[in-house]
Amino acid sequence: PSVLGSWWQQLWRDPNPSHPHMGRTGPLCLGVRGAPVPADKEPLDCTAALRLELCSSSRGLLTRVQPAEEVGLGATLSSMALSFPAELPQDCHQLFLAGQQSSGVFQVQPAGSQPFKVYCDMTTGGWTVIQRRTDGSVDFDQLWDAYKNGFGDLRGDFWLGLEKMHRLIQEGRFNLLIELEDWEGNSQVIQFVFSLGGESTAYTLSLLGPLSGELENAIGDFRQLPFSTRDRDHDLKADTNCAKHLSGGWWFSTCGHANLNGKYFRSIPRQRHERKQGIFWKTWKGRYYPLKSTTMKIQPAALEAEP
Ligand SMILES: [Ca+2]
Repeated sequence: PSVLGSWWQQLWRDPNPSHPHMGRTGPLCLGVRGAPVPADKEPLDCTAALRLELCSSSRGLLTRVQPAEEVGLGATLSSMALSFPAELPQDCHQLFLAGQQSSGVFQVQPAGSQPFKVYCDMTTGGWTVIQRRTDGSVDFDQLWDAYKNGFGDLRGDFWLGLEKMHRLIQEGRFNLLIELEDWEGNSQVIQFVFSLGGESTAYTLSLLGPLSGELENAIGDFRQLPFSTRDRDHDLKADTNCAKHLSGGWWFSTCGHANLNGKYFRSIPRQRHERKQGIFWKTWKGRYYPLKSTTMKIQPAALEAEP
């Protein structure tokens, strides 16, 4: 199902040492119909062909595709090539360990789950991005099912979806890295170890380890928080529906600590009721400062971080 064709699939699925290309590393040219250009004729500048870089890893073969400019398929090919392996990576961290060093959209398949696409941030070592806000182009004021299944554009603003997050995390211990940016060019980073329950727990986020980073953690005051949306109130404030009172879905405690899924504002709204609805992290810029951008990403926590 791709220009790479069956030759490539076969090589991947049958990593047989007797295969002529197995054990080979370095550049290889692939004709546009997906068959390898015979080695004795291989022009290594790969005009009108795809230049594949093969490298072996413990899990089989990996490739980085460097398409010739003439083919013009570069943007889609880097992820297509990696969607072929018989065994997909479970998350971005595994993909990074297997040699993938460029950020982008990749297919992953956690154990026991269907494959799905994620955005991998490889700049500091294999993070699966679960949320990103940069420009307000996506409406985050959504109901439970949307927060469960995810929405937005993986290359832009999006929410990956609670069910996919849970499948990635399963019963594991993960680092959650939150990056915040204000409108004056300052940024802040919060990182902590957590786990995430399934839908039967309303995707309860449990804080597992000590806090790191400069910031007092606004989520961490509560150790365990279920997820809430306007149509599913699991927050800790009995007389108020925090999601309705604010905006979007979040692990709300008593409404006032943080909400990275609030409405996107470019300046502090004049209307009093609107001011509460923005994207905020109280312990950094305060309750009514609408943040410019946020990113949330996860990675398995190192075993040595066990308490
Ligand atoms: Ca409530």
